[in-house]
Amino acid sequence: TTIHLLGFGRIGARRELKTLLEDYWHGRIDATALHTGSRQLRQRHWLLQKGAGVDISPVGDFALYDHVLDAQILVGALPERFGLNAAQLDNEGYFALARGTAEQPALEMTKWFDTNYHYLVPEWSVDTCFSANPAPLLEALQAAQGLGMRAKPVLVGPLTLLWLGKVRGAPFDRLSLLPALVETYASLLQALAAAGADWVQIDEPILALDLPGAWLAALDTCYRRLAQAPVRLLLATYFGSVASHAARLAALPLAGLHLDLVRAPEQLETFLEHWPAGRVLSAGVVDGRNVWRADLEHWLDRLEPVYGQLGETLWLAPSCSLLHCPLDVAQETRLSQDVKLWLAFSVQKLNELKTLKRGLEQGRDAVASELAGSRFARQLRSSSPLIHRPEVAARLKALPAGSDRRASSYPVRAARQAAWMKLPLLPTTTIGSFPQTPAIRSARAAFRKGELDQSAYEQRMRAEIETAIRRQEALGLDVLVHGEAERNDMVEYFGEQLSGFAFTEHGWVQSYGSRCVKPPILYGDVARPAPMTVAWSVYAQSLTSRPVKGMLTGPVTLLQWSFVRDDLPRSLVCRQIALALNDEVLDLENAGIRIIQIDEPALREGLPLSRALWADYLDWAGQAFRLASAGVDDATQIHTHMCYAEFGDILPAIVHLDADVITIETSRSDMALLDDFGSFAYPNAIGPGVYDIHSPRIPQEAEITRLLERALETVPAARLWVNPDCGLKTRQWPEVETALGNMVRVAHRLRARLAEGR
Ligand code: THG
Ligand code: ZN
Repeated sequence: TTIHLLGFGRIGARRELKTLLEDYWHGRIDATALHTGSRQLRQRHWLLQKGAGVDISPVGDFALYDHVLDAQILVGALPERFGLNAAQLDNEGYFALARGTAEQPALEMTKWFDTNYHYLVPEWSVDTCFSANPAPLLEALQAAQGLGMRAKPVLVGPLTLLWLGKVRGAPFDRLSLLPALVETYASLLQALAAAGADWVQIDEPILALDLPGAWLAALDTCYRRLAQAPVRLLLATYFGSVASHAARLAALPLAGLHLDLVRAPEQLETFLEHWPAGRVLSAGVVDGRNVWRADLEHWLDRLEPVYGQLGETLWLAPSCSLLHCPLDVAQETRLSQDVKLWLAFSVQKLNELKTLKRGLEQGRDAVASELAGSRFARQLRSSSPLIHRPEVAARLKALPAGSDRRASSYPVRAARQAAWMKLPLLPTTTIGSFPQTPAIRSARAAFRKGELDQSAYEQRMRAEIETAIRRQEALGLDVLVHGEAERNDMVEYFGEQLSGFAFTEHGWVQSYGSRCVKPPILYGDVARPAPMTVAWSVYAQSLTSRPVKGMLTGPVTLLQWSFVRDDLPRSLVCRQIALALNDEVLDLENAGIRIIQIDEPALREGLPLSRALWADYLDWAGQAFRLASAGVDDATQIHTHMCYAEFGDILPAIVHLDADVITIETSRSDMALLDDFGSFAYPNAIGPGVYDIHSPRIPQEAEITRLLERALETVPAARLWVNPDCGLKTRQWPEVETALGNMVRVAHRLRARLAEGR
């Protein structure tokens, strides 16, 4: 068999790519240094793969910023508004597309399927033209060939690229661009063949979605055409089952097909039934999306008969690109020895593939010690007392029916809340975080290194909280927040205080561009040993007579942004988190915090790719949110916040969360999102973001006024809140103060107008 990879992480063991990019953006290194440094990193990753027994390495996956942007460059289709030519793109142009300029906002970012990775969204219009620009890919191919590698160029497929883009300007069917795009891909393949490419991988992950018939029909014409190119095409699917397309895919003249057998193991049999002789079947058997060691004996059981049937045309691979997985568990020095033994990051996954390959080719005896190691680790994990907390299971079991309900309906609660809050019409608030200044970051770094003791650190954070409160009072905001100075990443922050989570030092995964996250590893039953946020919130409330919101991250988001144990259903793990959070909610309330916000920014992205699975997910996700927020007095106000979302699809589920107030990201869509809420008659209060915090631009009063006036067309004034569209931690204080000042002035003016009945 052959071991190959669909793609590899690019950020580097010590986030070298992040350092290079940020040094370049800040003028600390020049273009040559960025070029040299990033090529060295790419080369190091190739050599690592080769050393670990990978037979065919991917090339073209090492994007400086984003591989979907790179695909747009290869097909020469950059948005007209930048006035850039893909064939002559320098660093400045590349980063203008990725990060925006004074004149042009960047390409929009959105989540790559159900991952926490963001890609740059292509912009399609009726006038979009394509032109093959193979140079960047040829460079990568030649560099790999120069190292003596067997290299396989990787392309985002034409259907996926079209599907993921959004239409700008006059509406039209983006599928009408396909014929021209396919010819462009054909030229790319020609160029690759001429440069000595043998295999080319084309990714069509959209095949795991529910596609309209026209797109499926387009698959046939597209790949019949591309198969004429003088290369061998490996069509890669991942993140879900493509079994419903088995007949269609088998009928296409492809040289190979990759299946994600971790997410959708059952599709293997479907494909094997009619697998054409001589065609490669790539089995994605180690999990590219999670960090647990594979069950190697289980996979040998499954694969031995397949190897018997397919022989050398059975390939082995991770389920998807390793972009979504940290690099090397060997770098971790502080993980408990037990937990460390259960884990496989990218480097370890390559070893697992090598063991499977040897096991298939030479028999299990040849890999007896590797299999014993794998079995031993699994046994230790499943029997570990670290994982099982009987009291957690018992508590879940004993939950009475209706534990996820507030005592009264929203109108009753709203009246009780209004009675003590005495808020004006159009109350103003913010989402939760204020700027994470260099002073805050360095205090945290010093605390982590032991250079600052606990009490000195807490003193500094309290001083930051006091500054935040005073500034909000001066701005005239109605409902205040403590500003979250003490928090690093929200998921890390809560995970560190909950039992059942472990943390890595270097387990970074790229989120977008140079930005990374370090997802906690949720390995065991979840409980909250002690209050997590109460002292900070109580301190903040002690400084002011205005209400201060308590701030929590919701159960679905903690689940979605962690590496989650694979020995329990996600729904159950989510309920465990919800109960732990509910302990915190009740403690906050007891301590006098009467507005509590439970953020669920990841609710939408957790939605399964296949619609058939939506209802079940929304049911348990909603229940978990309600479990976390239940049990409080009617007079206690529960807020939630969501971002990055196209809510249209899931509005009924959002209503069922039954939060008293929801704040959402709407400013970039010019409040269009509110049309969904309006037509659905959303019954509770809403704070549609009135300005985009993702850009340093200061929103002017006129724009905010216009957006609020639009909002008032769909939301009754009595249920409308005024707030920015997301947290402010990535901004700087001067911008924040000016922007919020404008926002508050507009709210005051509209308030007066409404009071006069104008
Ligand atoms: N936390 C987690 N996942 C997320 C977000 C988050 N996914 C979606 C969205 N928010 C992604 N946005 C960001 C924004 C900033 C950063 C990461 C993801 C970021 N990271 C730091 C960096 O790369 O320098 C490192 C983290 C840190 O300093 O603590 O800035 O908020 N889990
Ligand atoms: Zn947000």
